[in-house]
Amino acid sequence: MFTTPLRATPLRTALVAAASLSVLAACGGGSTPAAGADGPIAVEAGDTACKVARTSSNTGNVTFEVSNKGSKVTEFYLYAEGDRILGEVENIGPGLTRRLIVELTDAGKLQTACKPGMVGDGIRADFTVTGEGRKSVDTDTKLADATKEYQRYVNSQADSLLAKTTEFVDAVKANKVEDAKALFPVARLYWERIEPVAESFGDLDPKIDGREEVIEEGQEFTGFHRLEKDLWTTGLVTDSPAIADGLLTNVKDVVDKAKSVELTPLELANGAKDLLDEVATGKITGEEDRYSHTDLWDFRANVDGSQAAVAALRPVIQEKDAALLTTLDEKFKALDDLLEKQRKDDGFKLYTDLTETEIKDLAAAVDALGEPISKVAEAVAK
Ligand SMILES: [Cu+2]
Repeated sequence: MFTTPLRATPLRTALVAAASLSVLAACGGGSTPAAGADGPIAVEAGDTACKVARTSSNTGNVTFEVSNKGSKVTEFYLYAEGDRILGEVENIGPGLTRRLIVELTDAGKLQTACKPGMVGDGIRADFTVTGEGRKSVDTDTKLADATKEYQRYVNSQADSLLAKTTEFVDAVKANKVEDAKALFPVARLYWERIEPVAESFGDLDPKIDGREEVIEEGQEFTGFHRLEKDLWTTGLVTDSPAIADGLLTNVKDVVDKAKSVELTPLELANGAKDLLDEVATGKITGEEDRYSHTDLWDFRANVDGSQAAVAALRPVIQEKDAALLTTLDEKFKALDDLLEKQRKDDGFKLYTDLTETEIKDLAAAVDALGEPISKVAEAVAK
């Protein structure tokens, strides 16, 4: 997902509000100031300022405690070179505080950014990491195994993403509209499963997965959703083949990067949460795939990806917070059960065929996972 804030309809607003309840419950005042000898780094995010209490840190786990003091919904990002996202917290409403725990493995120059209104490059500042390079995976075999297992998952999904996107692009270019329509949600499954990894590389995400609102940010509307619009609303147009070529080029790039990146265990934990946030903000509202209404494929894929990260971290969570693991299993099962009811033929019901009650029930099941999933990072950082 790549989004700018949308003009909310009343139904969307109600559902988003329901879906963010657990985020509310999970914020601020957590009991364990996880990791970092110096305690959390306070970030005051305003509408025009982004005050980071400390602008440097040693290597190791670092917690940012981001308080939205402004009037707009905001986000906080930590960037490495080339705008690779090391960590992010999205959708922080006015007055709310949320935490981001990241592992800084190497000394170097990073950047922090607040994005009031969730648009643009944000209010940036340098952040320096000093000290010896160190990785938790070097000393903890459980953590090392977790990242290796998840990396295998990312690699296999990335391979399938490339294969299915190639088929989709070929169908578009051959003007095989029905084939292309059938392949669209399938190719996207692989993207959505590894979305936090895939979208962490510079500006590839808006090019591949941006929605029409990117135009308001002065960008071209390209990628999956532009072709979705062509296929479902206008029919293929003169530049559809060129857009398809561009999509494949960008997907190849993202696949190479995703397969070579070295993830930290906290990136797995944060990713598991980001994927459910994606569901809560994009899929439950039916806005991700607004022309095709194939949102439930993306929904399923985001949940799959989140479950894969939790599965990889399972022995770690078991050791550090066994009760949390039980809760996660329970809530994931409840969500699975609801989602599986919506299967139809080889895929899922269209979003537009869901009843309001079904949408509300799904939203509630996602919401119930919000708090436990946000605790995974703290457990891993313990
Ligand atoms: Cu997406």
